[in-house]
Amino acid sequence: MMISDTFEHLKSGLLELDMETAVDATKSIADTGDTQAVKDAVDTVADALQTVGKRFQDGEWFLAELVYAGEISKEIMNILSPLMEAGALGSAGTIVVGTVAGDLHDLGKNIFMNYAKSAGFNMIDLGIDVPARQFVDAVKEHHPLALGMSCLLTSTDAEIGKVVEELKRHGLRDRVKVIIGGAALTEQFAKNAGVDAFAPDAVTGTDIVKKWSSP
Ligand code: B12
Repeated sequence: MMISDTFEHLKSGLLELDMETAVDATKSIADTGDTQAVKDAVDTVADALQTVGKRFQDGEWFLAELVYAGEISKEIMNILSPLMEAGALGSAGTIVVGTVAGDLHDLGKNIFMNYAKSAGFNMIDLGIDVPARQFVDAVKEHHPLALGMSCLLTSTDAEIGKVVEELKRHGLRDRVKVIIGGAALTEQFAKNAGVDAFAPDAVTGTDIVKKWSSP
């Protein structure tokens, strides 16, 4: 089978909610041992998830389908992530990442983590529904180059400002760059909240942290 067919199977597996096809295709890609193929596979997943999001917005898909698409993409990422880490692990610096309190969305955050990992960053994942205090504690503990926050709900976007205030209160704001991403946020929001950058997608986010890592 051609490698291009395998990418097609990866994509159709996700979009047709066929776990077996998606996982088999991912394993075939992983077995090539080709780092570029692994990166392309992550791109394919990111692309397919944008389609998933659109289907949900258009009312074509419902919550159950969304959740399952999320589970399939997690399985795929579980296969791909270790291969991406095999690169220059941690050499570019440490980044702490989490989804803000009240928000349980993590697919986008995980994709950013995978991209940044593949660019050589040491990623520390605080998970979802992370209170401001925990972000601050993690900055204290790990001395990261950057703190990344994901937020997809307008009802939780005030958490970003809260974290920035907490960092200031602990004298940490000048010691860490802050980058945010997720559907609820914009460039303008980022300016108002006092963070260093907004990333509309994982690729842009990774480019930004790379610049911070080697100015
Ligand atoms: C999948 C999904 C879910 C899944 C989440 C599964 C999971 N494990 O994440 C489930 C079904 C659980 C879910 C639940 C809910 N959801 Co929802 N969900 C979505 C959906 C369709 C896609 C999100 C997604 O994963 N997209 C794909 C990823 C790849 O894109 P992304 O997250 O934007 O990430 C990219 C960039 O933003 C960026 N990025 C993201 N984070 C970060 C962080 C950093 C540091 C960086 C650098 C970059 C970065 O990089 C990513 C890759 O390029 C969106 C629609 C949308 N347009 O976003 C709604 C959406 C976010 N959900 C919404 C809602 C309302 C809910 C619920 C309240 C629904 C309900 N009634 O129960 C609950 C809330 C639960 C909670 N407390 O969090 C609304 C939010 C509306 C609003 N304005 O607040 C949206 C916008 C749908 C809509 N149009 O109504 N949801």
